[in-house]
Amino acid sequence: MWVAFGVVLASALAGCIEDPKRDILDPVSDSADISAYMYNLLLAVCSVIMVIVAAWFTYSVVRFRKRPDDDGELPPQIHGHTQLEVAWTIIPTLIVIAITIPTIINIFELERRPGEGEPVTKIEVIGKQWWWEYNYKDEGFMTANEMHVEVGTTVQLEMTAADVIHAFWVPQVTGKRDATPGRVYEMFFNVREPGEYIGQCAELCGSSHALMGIKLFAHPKEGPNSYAAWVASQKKAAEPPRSPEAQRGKELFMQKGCMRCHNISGDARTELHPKARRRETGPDLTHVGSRTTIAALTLKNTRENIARWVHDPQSIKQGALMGDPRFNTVQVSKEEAEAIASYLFRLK
Ligand code: HEC
Ligand SMILES: [Cu+2]
Repeated sequence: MWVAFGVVLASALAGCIEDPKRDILDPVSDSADISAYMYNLLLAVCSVIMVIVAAWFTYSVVRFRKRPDDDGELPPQIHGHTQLEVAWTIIPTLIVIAITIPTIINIFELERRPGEGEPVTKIEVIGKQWWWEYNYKDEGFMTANEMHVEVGTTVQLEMTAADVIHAFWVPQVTGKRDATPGRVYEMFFNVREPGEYIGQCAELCGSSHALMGIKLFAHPKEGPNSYAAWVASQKKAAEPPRSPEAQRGKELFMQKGCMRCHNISGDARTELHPKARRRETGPDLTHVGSRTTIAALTLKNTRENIARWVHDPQSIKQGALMGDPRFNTVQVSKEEAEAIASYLFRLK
């Protein structure tokens, strides 16, 4: 039993060490600072209580243990001891008040809207089985799973869902918040340090819930890796295919009807009309090659992995809405998938 416990504990700790980028105690945004502060505050208060109770308990057990000459009488009874009862009512009340006040202040702080005229990056977030759609409405493009923001600029997420309840959570950057069908919940944050932060859907949403990852890139304001440079690259139309293999991939893409569920802008034949968006509509692929992962962090983005995915998505992500016979029965052979991947992977 202890061995099993040890193994579980060791692997849990190893998980923490290998993956420091999911640590709520290493916050990189104003919003995550608040969560970490509340966590530390509660931990401190509870630790003090635990130490006092444990010390008192240990002392009592030792000091009042049964001795050989005990005559078996009960200790003095204190039922109805007014001073004691007042004390153990007031002390916990004070502790609860001490925790409640910063909690309420911080809830309002988390909900605080950016001031008038303050620059804001607005992103509509739509949770879908089993991936995240990001609509940069002001900029006029969409992307999936990998969110890009600018360091120092407040981000306003407008979150909803297309099917069931999901929850957006990037531990170093945001708290958890539900993405609920038919509702729009907002979340604000301002990242301090450039970097790459990992997140996860945090509300059990179906069979592939665990494969619904999030990556958040915080870009500096200036330089070749700036947020503005990323936005400019995403606003461009898709590159036309350059090789015969990629050209064939594009034709297959159209033949197989992939644009019923995917948009590739720049050519009317591969564009998805905004009104044609449905529950099973998949990620915008205009710049799919520029992502580091596909299928919500399930696979690294390589040409081979795109081909594997296109050939048989269900074997990679059980229940994915692509390759689901309810929506599409088109078969793509391995060889066809290779050609399609040559086309898609170059869409940087
Ligand atoms: C019925 C709708 C539907 C059809 C038809 C469809 N897909 Fe998809 N596709 C999806 C959905 C939904 C996802 C997201 C799956 C997930 O991550 O859970 C997806 C994901 C993808 C991805 C990964 C994108 C990313 O950024 O993660 C690629 C590439 C892709 N599809 C290519 C294709 C190709 C090529 C075809 C045509 C052979 C096709 N799809 C047909 C719904 C569809
Ligand atoms: Cu989910």
